[in-house]
Amino acid sequence: MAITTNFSLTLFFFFFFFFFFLFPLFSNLGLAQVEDPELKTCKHQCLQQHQYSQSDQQQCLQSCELYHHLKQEREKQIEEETPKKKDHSHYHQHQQEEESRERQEEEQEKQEEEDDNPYIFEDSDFHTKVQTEGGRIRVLKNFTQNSKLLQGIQNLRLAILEARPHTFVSPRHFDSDVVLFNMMGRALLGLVKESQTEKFILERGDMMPIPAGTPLYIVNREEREKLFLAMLHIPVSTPGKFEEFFGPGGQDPESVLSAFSQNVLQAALQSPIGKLERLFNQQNEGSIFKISKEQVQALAPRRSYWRPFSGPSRPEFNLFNRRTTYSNEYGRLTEVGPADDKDNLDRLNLMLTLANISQESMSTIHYNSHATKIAVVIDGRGFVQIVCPHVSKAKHEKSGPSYHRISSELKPGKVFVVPQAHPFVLMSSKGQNLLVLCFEINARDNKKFTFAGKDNIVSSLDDNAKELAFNYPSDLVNKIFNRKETFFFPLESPSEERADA
Ligand SMILES: *[C@@H]1O[C@H](CO)[C@@H](O)[C@H](O)[C@H]1NC(C)=O
Ligand SMILES: *[C@@H]1O[C@H](CO)[C@@H](O)[C@H](O)[C@H]1NC(C)=O
Ligand SMILES: [Cu+2]
Repeated sequence: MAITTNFSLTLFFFFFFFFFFLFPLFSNLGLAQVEDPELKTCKHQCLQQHQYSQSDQQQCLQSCELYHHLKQEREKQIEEETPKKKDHSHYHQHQQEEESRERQEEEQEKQEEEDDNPYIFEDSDFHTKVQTEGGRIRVLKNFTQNSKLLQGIQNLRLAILEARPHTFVSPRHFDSDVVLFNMMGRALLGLVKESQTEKFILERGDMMPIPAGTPLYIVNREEREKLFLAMLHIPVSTPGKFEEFFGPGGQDPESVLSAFSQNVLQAALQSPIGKLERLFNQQNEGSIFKISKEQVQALAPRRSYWRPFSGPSRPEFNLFNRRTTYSNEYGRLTEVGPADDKDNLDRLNLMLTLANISQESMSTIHYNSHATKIAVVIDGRGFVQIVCPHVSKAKHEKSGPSYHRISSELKPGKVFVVPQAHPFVLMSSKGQNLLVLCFEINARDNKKFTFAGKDNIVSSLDDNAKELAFNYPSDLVNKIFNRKETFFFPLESPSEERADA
């Protein structure tokens, strides 16, 4: 079979792919923290493949070692690169001053990050709600735990589901509406409807709304790749809290049924108690567990001659394939909101956006008129700056507020919130595109206003008002604010000439 003949090539390719593209994401989402589970898991998986011959197994084990070695090399390299950048020697006095100023700023920014900061969330701001051998569900602490500033979204909770290869996330329902987004991997989603289960194949970038109370199960169909789903919970009756309810289950997960009294169960299910006890004693695998390749295949939706509608249904939409709102060589913005999806996003008053910023580029400085943004970094690295009058500690004598800059480094798994009307900017580092998924809450009537680029609000302000507001000639102001690019720019300083002009 092709599997065996191309075995080594496929394996080699896989490890390279895994190493260069996926590993950085895994490690940053907090999966590769303890000793080195990757190597252990890798070897374990080699030994578990019953169809492998002994030499296949040997090769598999060797590939694990190779991958592990490359990973260590890469980590070393990263460590070495980081300080190098800073030591980069410049000879001009001017530039040295510039650098030390920048370093001071960087340090200051670090400090700011550590101060109690209601908008930036670290790994430690998640708590692990479920952890089994098969995967885990991490839930971000409520948005008002640190500060009251985010009361506008206090009802919402963000959860990240991670499932290991070939696992089953057993059937449950939530007391919240859920907006599910596939950040990485390939999943099968089963939604239990009145008379049958509707199955969806979820590719990366797919979004699925799940109405509260709908029983669902999830399968990670991939043999090797982990599955990462972002789940935005919108609780129905317990603001800021959501719960899971397992129907089918046993001891672990515990079935809700087993909490009913014996006479109720016997009467409802028309079975003697001995039989019922046996049934509810069986399941002890936990709520996310490993299943076999055959079991994964058996769960797959299949078109059959007899039941023409039994094939997979289409998810609501794929954010990665949607037409962009803005696009140039520095980045792309994709938006799907209430106007595009009357049934779900309009009802939830929610917009999903994807910012895909090319390396060493930036978004314009902008703000949302109505929407508060909950952002999750999917890929790449970069920085965010948010400017806020609420957390400013400065006391001063001016007639308006003073603003405080909140900055943070971005890496996969990082979550940040940009409150409505607060100006912010996203920047990407060298190396790869920065991909940021955003749930924009209160999206109806929302507009994005920009401070730089085509059609920015300063350029659009009438000249007389502009002159009064800046106390500076309007043509000089216009010269500064006019530029032809829209929304995404290269992250570069101007040449001296333009700066001095
Ligand atoms: C958020 O958490 C804080 C502290 O645990 C709690 O006092 C508050 O009631 C919670 N808010 C919501 C909406 O659950
Ligand atoms: C991000 O943009 C790049 C082009 O700069 C494109 O190749 C890539 O497919 C985009 N990624 C997504 C997820 O849309
Ligand atoms: Cu603020």
